[in-house]
Amino acid sequence: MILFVSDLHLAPQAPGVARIFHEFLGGRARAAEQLFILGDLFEAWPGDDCLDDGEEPFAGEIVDALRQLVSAGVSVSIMHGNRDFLLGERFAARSGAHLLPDPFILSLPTWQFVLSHGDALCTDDQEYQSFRALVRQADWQQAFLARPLDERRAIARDLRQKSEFAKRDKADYLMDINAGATDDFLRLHGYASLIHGHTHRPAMHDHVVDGIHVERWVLADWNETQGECLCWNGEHLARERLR
Ligand code: LP5
Ligand code: MN
Repeated sequence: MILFVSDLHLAPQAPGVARIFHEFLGGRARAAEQLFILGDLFEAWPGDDCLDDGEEPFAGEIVDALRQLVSAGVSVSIMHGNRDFLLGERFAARSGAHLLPDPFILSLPTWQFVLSHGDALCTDDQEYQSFRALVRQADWQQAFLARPLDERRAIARDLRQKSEFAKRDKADYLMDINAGATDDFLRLHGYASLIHGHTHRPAMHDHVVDGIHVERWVLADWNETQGECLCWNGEHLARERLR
């Protein structure tokens, strides 16, 4: 059995979500062979050196809980989201999780999936796509990570505020995937079933691309009282509520 989650946005200020995640890692997830986290595990990741912060153990506790799941024999894979695209090798080494490229083809004996965070498909949001193109550059990231941790945390807080403010003025369609870009994406990836997050609009969509039926599953974001995982049992996908 394989489980998929995304958009938990874990932060010390949201203890309810962390509690649901810790229970999930210690319980439901133990029965899985693989767990895929499709981005935005954290509310904001300022760099792996936040794991050294003795005064704020939150991130380290999450990473150690992932490590326990890995030690129990579950393979954990994680993809970058737009909030935690700076998760790096130190995070991977300490958690035991594999960092996946976006998109990632998951080829199983009975089915083919393509996994993505989903933000790259929101091509109508040109403001966001320019921002994304900038912060995904290796030299930009290197320069950003060279700044002191406190400064990076302050920039992340500021950007979160700016983002929430910008979203209030954005038309709804800007914050969803673009249909044409998604058709191209599905074509490029051999009409595999797409699983993604980011839009916080949980649903299963039927696409018809070049006459071929393709399913697109959108994962839910988590909140203080409820989480969600998608479960593949070898034959079909089903949503499971976590609380
Ligand atoms: O996250 P969500 O779903 O609320 O909104 C996203 C888009 N916003 C973002 C920004 C993040 O929320 C904040 C960054 C998290 C911290 C990262 C860690 C620290 C690294 C800091 C790197 C600078 O991704 C939002 C989309 C929405 O999804 C739907 O798809 O609309 O996009 C925006 O709001 C972006 C604005 O439109 C443009 C913001 C311009 C800011 C320019 C600053 C330039 C960078 C300078 C950095 C030093
Ligand atoms: Mn996202």
